[in-house]
Amino acid sequence: MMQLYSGTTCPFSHRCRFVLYEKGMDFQVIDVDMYNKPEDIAVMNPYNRLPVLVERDLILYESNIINEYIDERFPHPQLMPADPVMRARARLMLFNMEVELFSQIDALESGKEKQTDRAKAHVTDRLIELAPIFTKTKHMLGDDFTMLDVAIAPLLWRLDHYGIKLGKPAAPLMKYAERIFSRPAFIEALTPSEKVMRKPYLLRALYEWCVDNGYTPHLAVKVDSRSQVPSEYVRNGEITLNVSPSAVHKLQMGNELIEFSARFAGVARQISVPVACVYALYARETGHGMTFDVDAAKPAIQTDAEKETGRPGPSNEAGPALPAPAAAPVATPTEPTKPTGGKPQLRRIK
Ligand SMILES: N[C@@H](CCC(=O)N[C@@H](CS)C(=O)NCC(=O)O)C(=O)O
Repeated sequence: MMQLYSGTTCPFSHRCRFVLYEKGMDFQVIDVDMYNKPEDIAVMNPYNRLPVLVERDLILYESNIINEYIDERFPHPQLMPADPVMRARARLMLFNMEVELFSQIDALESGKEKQTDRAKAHVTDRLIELAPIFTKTKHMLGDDFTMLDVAIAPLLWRLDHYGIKLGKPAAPLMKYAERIFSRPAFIEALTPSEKVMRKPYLLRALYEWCVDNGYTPHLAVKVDSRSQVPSEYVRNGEITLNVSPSAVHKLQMGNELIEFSARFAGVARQISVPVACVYALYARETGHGMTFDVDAAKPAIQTDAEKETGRPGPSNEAGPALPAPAAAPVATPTEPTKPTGGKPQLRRIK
């Protein structure tokens, strides 16, 4: 089985995880702590960088080289163009992408203000130049999703995280980016640290997915001093809120706060929870959704003992309370579900 040594926040590793999930074959991702890299990495890669792919006696590094190997080894769906001329063009564009954009990653992550500012300005200019392409085509190379889309996506995902604001001129590019972000494989490939980089976006996409599919979205929150919630429904520092359109009014899912009004035991209450405190959003009916790491949060896995108590949880749901077992969600990702098309692929939350 292929093994990918991957940095949990590394955009280059993110590319390779994305391709592995697109191909849907068996592989193992080995998370590497970038600040405490095991010595093996330098043995496998003379540049001591991630990602590194190992398959039997083959050891590969350089994300684009790894991705081309995976693409040739598992040709479906093919990500490099089949035609040699188009393939050569794609390689040239991948090269340009490294020189013009990804060469700035070290500076963007350096923590040195001058260096970071220069890199941000450079990336902003290059991306704005790129934006008009997407008024004419769906993807980088035309209508088909290809390796170029894989290669650029981790940078687009990190724009907010790097403090890069592109504004209106890049609107077609960001629309394109959201199309890529909603691919099931892209969502599957995200590490917990990467999910946090665009958590408000993911929460909004999940919410829409639930509502579009007729499910009841439940929001699981770790309550802290910033949360404005009915304290009588808080259990073990957590609350689960039904945020379906029929249960809440004026729902606003902002970048910092989720706010709405709802009735609890017949009394109208104004609710406000920091996005940072949300540890799961899932469909009550199926348990599909997504979990997030929340600092200092109680582990997202519910113990068997807790499950057995079946303690009824809080409910702002109109009519009968939530079924007891759903009260405190257990966030144990298991197997991925079938993509439903266009929307994020969701993991089951038991
Ligand atoms: N060109 C390489 C770049 C890989 C790279 O720069 N990886 C970073 C992590 S994102 C790294 O390992 N840096 C060395 C370090 O942090 O010690 C590729 O495409 O794989």
